[in-house]
Amino acid sequence: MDNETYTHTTDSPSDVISVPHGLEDTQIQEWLESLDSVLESSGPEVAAEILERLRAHATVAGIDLPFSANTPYANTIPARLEPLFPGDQELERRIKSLIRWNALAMVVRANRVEHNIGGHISTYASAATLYEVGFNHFFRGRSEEFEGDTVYFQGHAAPGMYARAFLEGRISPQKLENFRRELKPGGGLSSYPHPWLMPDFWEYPTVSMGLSPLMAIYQARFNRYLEDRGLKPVTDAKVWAFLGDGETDEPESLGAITLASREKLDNLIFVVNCNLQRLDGPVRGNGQIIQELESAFRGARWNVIKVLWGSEWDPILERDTEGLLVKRMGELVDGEYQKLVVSSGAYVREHFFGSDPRLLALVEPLPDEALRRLRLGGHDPRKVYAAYKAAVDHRGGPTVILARTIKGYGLGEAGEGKNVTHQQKKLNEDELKEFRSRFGIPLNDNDCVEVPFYRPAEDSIELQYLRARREALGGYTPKRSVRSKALVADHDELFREFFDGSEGREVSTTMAFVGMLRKMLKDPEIGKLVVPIVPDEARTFGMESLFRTVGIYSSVGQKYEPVDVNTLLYYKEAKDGQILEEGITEAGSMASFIAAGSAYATHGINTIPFFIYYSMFGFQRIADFIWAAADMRTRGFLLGGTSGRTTLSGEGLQHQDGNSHVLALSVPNLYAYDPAFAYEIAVILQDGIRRMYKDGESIFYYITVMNEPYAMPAMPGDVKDGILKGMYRYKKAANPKSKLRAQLFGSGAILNEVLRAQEILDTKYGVSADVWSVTSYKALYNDGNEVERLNRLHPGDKPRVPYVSQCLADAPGVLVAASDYLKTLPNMISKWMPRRLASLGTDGFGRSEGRASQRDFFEVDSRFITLATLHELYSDGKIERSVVDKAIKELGINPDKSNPVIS
Ligand SMILES: Cc1ncc(C[n+]2csc(CCOP(=O)(O)OP(=O)(O)O)c2C)c(N)n1
Ligand SMILES: [Mg+2]
Repeated sequence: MDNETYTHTTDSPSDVISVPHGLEDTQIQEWLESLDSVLESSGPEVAAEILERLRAHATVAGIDLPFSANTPYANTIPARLEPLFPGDQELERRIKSLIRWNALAMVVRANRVEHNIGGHISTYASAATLYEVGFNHFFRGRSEEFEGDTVYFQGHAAPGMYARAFLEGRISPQKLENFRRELKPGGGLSSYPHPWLMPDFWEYPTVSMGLSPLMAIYQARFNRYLEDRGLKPVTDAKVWAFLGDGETDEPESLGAITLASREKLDNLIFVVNCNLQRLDGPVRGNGQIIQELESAFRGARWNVIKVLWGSEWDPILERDTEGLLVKRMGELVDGEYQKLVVSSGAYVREHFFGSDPRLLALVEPLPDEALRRLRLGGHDPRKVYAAYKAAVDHRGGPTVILARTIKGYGLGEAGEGKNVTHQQKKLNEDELKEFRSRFGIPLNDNDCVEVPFYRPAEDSIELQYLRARREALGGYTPKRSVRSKALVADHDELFREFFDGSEGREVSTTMAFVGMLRKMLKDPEIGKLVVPIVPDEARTFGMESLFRTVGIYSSVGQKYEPVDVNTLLYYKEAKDGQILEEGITEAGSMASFIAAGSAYATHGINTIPFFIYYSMFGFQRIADFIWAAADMRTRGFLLGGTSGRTTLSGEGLQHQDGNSHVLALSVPNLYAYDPAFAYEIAVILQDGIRRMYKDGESIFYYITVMNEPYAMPAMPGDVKDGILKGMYRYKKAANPKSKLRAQLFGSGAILNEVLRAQEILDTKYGVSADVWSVTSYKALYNDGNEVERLNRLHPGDKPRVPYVSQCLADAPGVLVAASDYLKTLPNMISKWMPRRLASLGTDGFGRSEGRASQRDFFEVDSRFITLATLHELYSDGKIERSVVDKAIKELGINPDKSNPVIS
């Protein structure tokens, strides 16, 4: 081996080129010709095999072939392998043009009526062909016989979906008129896909960019889970996700793509609309977003189909026997392309083909006009159809289609390919007329400038065709409906045992919950519907026994003997495993939660997800997914484990959660509970299952559970109503006649500190206190606000009384609340209390410490609760200051300690 010829040395970069002297063009030509002949005689598979062997041979010979996951800047499917386009192309073009017009009209009209109401024209303008080929040939509707395909529509393309539904007769002109003005009489249309706002239409919220690609991956995987567990029949239904190329910069967008290939999700298709632009300007002005995405997806073993060039390029490519054109195509950066594709033919000739006389010769016969009309692949239905067909037929893994388009296609001077196009909402008269003429909309000049909606006659061939296509594909889409049947049982038996307490045994609320989960998994009605979801925290929450009993879902079963096979609770993976063990991804787990919690609509199956995670890594990290879940009417239970700032000992400020219940306030249809005892959890779960799966309410739950063990008491009488409403008196004052009285409020594990304070106050200071368990500040807050507004709106009615006020109507004494969360929680309900409230909480950064030290640090332990109570009594003139002074000493409190909020 002669090293000199092709070995590189690091200190001499020019050697890297390492082209042996004397390599002639003819040598290359010979290799290319011999490959061509293999291709012709034996086909692409044999040719690929030879190349693969050559690569291996070269590696063994020490040739350093740089890794590249890229293919040339060309269509993946060559013209000769394109299938026949099965539709009526001309008719489909006309239908598409009408949709383009109406989509534009709804945005322009809305902004004429209300300046700055917004809306997007250019996103759909670039994606129209991508959607229309899907609507006419691929997206199957949901019907009794077939579950249908799932489509995540790009949020900003919503006007196009509305415009189509208008042609389909599914959306009235009035609704179209009220785009983005939903509160108008007769209703309107939501800006983006929001199932909360349009529950009969949209299925998946997509407009917070980056969420839907990740949700789509987990949806496709969940569909397989349902099949592998025998909960739904095996079908070839697909999950399509349409995204923007700019959107792929969101870390969530590509964050789970290896899961899709690992799980061989050939039921998943991504379509990335590569218009090379985002909101401000080019996605990669100085690079090539398509090549970047190709290498990322190919590296993750996806099937990548590039749809870059339209049919007009095919004859030119055919003339290019030397591969110069494809090479040239790969040379331009996106910033150059952005300009090129909206430039005149003469410009294209000079700046693109003009780089090499041989390229110029290729287009010599073509007039400038023909060069201007060279379409991009994403605007050519034949190319798009070929890509979709290949994607649908592909087996063994997911497919991504990278389709090149022009942002604002057809807008001409009004914004085609311009950096400002994303924000374009108004067109002047000339621009409107030009758009009308370009797409052949049958409106005269006078009518056109009024931008009316246009719908051809019911019996027009356009509408007949459109309807026939949808009929053949199983009905309209998007369309949302609840298809599951309500549960019937009330599950009294299931939960009753947890009302009895642990008979002195010390258990945590987490352990209590896991006990309930285990029981639910065995229930004849809901057992199979329960979907436990963990992000690599099952052991943290003592759930490892479930590994063995219900198994961890794996689409391939278990190909290895687990290292702990001889133990009772070995790590059992199974094809029909029930647990979704997602690994360390709260976002992915949440996406599974959403898929499982919306299966009642998507699949007509009442799966009940229980996603249990480190509470600090929930709302704080993936709040936007939780918001999307709420929008999507997802049902199920989020369990914030290891919760409570001072209850999780040792872990320090990143782990210790005193925030999530405050963050949970913001999600309107989420019920948030901070229970202290097992029976409280049982009551909440039972009622939650009833409300969501029997009564069909579009709500979900957040329940925090802790890891501090203590004896679980039996339910003290019938307090179910209070637990659900947010508070109930747990323990009455020992001496209600006492002159010194107090009402103490505690939540979660801090309730025990409150109970200890009750005892200290009674025995040491003669203060008799009632203790209340506050299970949900959020519920109390919502109730108080609702009562206030009803009273305000109906001043003539007998004033309603907030639940908090009802509870405390006859409760004497000072008021003190303590929780493991921010002080704002009790403070926000204090206005409905009969008197001033003293609040203790955990505002500030947690410490790596034990529980006792932290509760001292945050001033939420029984001593501080005692002190707060005494101080309130002193403020009311009920006791002397000396009592408080003495108590500070007796309780061992350092009055000069640092303020936890700022230290
Ligand atoms: C998480 C998030 N951040 C920002 C936005 C605001 N936004 C809406 S569209 C857009 C640009 C979209 O570009 P791209 O994904 O390329 O889609 P295109 O319209 O070009 O098809 C931005 C920044 C958003 N909707 N969501
Ligand atoms: Mg874009």
